[in-house]
Amino acid sequence: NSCCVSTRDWSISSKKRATTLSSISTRTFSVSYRKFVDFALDETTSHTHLFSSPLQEKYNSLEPKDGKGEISIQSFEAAEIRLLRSLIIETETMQVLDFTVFPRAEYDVPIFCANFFTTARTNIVVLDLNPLHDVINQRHYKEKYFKSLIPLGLKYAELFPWGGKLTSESIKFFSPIVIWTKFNSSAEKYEILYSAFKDYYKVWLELVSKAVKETDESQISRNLEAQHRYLVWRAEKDPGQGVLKKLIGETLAKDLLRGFLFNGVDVLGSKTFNDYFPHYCSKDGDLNNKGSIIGKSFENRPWDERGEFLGEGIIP
Ligand code: BLA
Repeated sequence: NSCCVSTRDWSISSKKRATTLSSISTRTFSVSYRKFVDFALDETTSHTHLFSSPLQEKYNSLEPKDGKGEISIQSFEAAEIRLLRSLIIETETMQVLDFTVFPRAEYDVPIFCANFFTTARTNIVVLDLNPLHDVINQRHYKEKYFKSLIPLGLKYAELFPWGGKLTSESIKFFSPIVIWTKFNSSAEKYEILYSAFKDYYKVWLELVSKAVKETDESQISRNLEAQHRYLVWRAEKDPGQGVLKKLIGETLAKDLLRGFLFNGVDVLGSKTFNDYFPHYCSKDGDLNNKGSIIGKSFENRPWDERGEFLGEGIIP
């Protein structure tokens, strides 16, 4: 049944596919993250009016260096949304989704974040409503957005076990309902991930719809700086950088990171990576190139079932 063996069938190359016919029956589904993005765009359109972003044209024609596979980008703006952007990579060996929505600085709502990296065997997943402000020490902000979402987080924490140690600084960009997980590829997991994506996106849209537009200038500046800090972190430390460089070359990858994925990093603020993350600065003043200077930590989920943070040693 040819309809069951798509070219994206867990990225098995045609050669391998021919030699592993016996295992094909267990892999009769294909992974594509396109339906995730389609869902999000439909759902967003039912809440607000989306305008195409000027970035769309600039980054439309990216393709893998070796000509194998496809890179698709989409980008929009809306009254409450500074930038909604999506990157999908589909090659013979991987499927990637990097879907993030940045609200405008007049709103302190979280940043929607879905990062999925899939190969024939494994999946690396981050799905979260990344808090704009500190949810470890600022109880008020945590309760404002996350208190009512803890049951949703618990439901998926059971379905998607904690992915193990991660770059220590990242935990500060995550919320108590973060889904950080790794799993072996399977049709069942893929469908659960789709449900999680839909549920998280719907609740995020609710937050945006109900959010009150801030008019206080100092609060808007605080929101803006928090967004800039987030962009600076991700543009510098995104674990997908290596993959992107291999795929499209170093120059284009850097441009994609700073100009598209984390657009705003060069204009929304003037602070540098060292300003925001001074502990990264090595003795001679160079930016430390390691993933993290304080290493990886949080072997287990550092949030309890009430959404209280259990970790220690967090850099302020
Ligand atoms: C790994 N991706 C990871 C890890 C995290 C994230 C936490 C585990 C390694 C680590 O702790 O650094 C994701 N980290 C995030 C996110 C935030 C963060 C979303 O701080 C937000 C604040 N991942 C992608 C894309 C690709 C990708 C676009 O999002 C590829 C193009 C790949 N992620 C990828 C790969 C790994 C990874 C290959 C494993 C490599 C590694 O562990 O460094």
